[in-house]
Amino acid sequence: EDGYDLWLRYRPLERAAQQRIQVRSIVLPGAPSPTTDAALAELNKGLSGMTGRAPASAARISDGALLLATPARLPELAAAASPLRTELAALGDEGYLLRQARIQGRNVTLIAANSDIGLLYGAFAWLRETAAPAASRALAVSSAPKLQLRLLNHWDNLDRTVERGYAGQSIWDWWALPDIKDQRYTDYARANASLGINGTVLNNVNSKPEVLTAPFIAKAAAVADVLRPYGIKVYLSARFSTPLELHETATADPLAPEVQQWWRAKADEIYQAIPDFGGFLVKANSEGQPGPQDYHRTHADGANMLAAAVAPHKGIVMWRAFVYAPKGAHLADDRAKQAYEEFKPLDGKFAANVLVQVKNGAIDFQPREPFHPLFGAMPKTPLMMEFQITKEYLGYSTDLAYLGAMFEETLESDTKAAGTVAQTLSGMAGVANIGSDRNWAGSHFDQANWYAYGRLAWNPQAKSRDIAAEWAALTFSPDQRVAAPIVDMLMMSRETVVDYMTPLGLHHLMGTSHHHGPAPWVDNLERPDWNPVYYHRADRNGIGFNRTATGSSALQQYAPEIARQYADPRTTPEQLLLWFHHLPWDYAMPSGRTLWAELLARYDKGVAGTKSLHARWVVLKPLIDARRYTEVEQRLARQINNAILWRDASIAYFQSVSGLPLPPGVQAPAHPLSYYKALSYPYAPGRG
Ligand code: BDP
Repeated sequence: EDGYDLWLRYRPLERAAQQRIQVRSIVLPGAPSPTTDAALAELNKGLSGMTGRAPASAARISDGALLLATPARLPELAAAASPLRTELAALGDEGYLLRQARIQGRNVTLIAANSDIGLLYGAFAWLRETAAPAASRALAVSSAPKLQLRLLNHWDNLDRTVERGYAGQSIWDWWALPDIKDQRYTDYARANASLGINGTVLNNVNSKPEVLTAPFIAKAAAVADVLRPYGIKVYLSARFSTPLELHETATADPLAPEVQQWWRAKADEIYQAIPDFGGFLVKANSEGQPGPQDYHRTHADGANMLAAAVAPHKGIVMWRAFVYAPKGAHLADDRAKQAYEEFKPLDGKFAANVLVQVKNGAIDFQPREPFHPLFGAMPKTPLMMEFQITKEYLGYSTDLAYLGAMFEETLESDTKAAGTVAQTLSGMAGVANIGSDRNWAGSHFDQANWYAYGRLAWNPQAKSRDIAAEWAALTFSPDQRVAAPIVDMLMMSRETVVDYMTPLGLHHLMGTSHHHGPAPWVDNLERPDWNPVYYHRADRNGIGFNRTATGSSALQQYAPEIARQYADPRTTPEQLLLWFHHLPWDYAMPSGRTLWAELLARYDKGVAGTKSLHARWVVLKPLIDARRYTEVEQRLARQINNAILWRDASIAYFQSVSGLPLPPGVQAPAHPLSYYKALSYPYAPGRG
């Protein structure tokens, strides 16, 4: 067990569970397609793994058949008398249903859908149900995705480094492509299709012009060919100044006819090679990337120009809202406000095939952020959620932090303007944590974050605990002595990380540039809003960022009901307290402690949490295969040290600022502040 098989392990089931599977043959009416071939191959692999034998394919429906059917393949499914007719009709192009049914007088297990891709999703769902069976439950599943666009975003560079990647090199071997197509691409497609992910952006948002040249289009086309049967479309990140940098135009101004013409021709060229190419993802006028504002045009001008180029081919443009004032420009008083200030006025100005892609929070993938105020604020613009699956700010692939809980927290937040955040979405993008490490994600538990992302992209209202339970059963064992404690570990892990890194609404305190480890003291970077001191604002009197009307007023970007509730620290959720308020150190917390004492208690809770994670794992040793046991154990042990580092460095620093004594019972940091300040992390991974 090296983790390569992910949640698609298909290990032999207990005898009783095997007996419950009554599949004697597999029947697919009609002609096979590459997608049904993939479904049948997966069913064969799954059934032979779990039961030791692969049922034969048969042409005729008989008792005990596993029947895969669409109305086109088996017209009686859509016949007026069919009880499944209306149910199927409601499932759309990608949905599926699983049922014990009587068809043509035979008792069959039915996987039904309206398209072959629905059958593939159904096959994966049936395998999931079979591998981790709930006790004696009648098979009655029907499921359709709530979001049409369910994408991964790879921050993978063409030289195979990965920005914020902690799982080895990029899986895309650009040099070997298009001739050599690694088996991993197929396994990648299987894993993603098993979750319902239906699109992938192959390259980093910090893009290079070369990716749109003919050789790279051919390479992307080769990847697209592998992914296509699995329902996964390929997209590319486009650098806005590509034609200019390739010396094919004299400007990149989106309103210049030669530029528009260039992009139209480029789109035609791409669609020639990749007929179902998804479209472009763009990071523009953000962190030094070129964009329409270089020509005094708006984000809408830029996005619409690209949208016009791909529209004839039914392509889309995903335009990122991750912007904050460019270098040299006037720096607004609060970075958290800038995306809203730039994008809200553009609502209604984007072409129909443009989506604005918004990070979950207004700063940058912190361990905890309130939901981004743009959700619910752009009623005329389809929005996509951008989550980061790779853990840039949550301990890389060494610390355990189950992001399902974090994604769920954002998705179920009530915007008080347009329902929950989940209800405001047209799509979801997850910054991938996938690399060429044998276990794909850099650690076994990080596979859970890929899994949870995919399941939530399919159903943003799903519960992260249910997803964790599914993942644990599939990845480790359906035995509740194993799965249940793993679920508990997953569910406590994210809050544990918040506690030892950024409790009570603190944020952006990580080391410069690599973002590993604590550096709350940093105050000398060229932009004020890159400095941790800008975010915590701690001084002798107190700590926190005042975003109320007496501060930056960022709170006003939320619906009035939220703005009112959060204007008062007493009615602000404790977990966001210092995000919105600057409070005196002796502010009385609900616990009865002062803010200072509460902060210290949170750091201790974080450290205790990591010890508890480790202890919970260690007792599972007899029940877990040796290699995975050890690889996880080593990481959990290291996480304890990382938590202690965060705790001690943070306490040493904040004490130097507050001048307050440590209350009785709180252990002093192991070293003086100067020790922590002197730590450095040369060659920290993930900087691309
Ligand atoms: C930040 C990362 C940086 C990305 C940027 C982005 O540190 O590497 O390029 O986000 O999302 O979190 O564009």
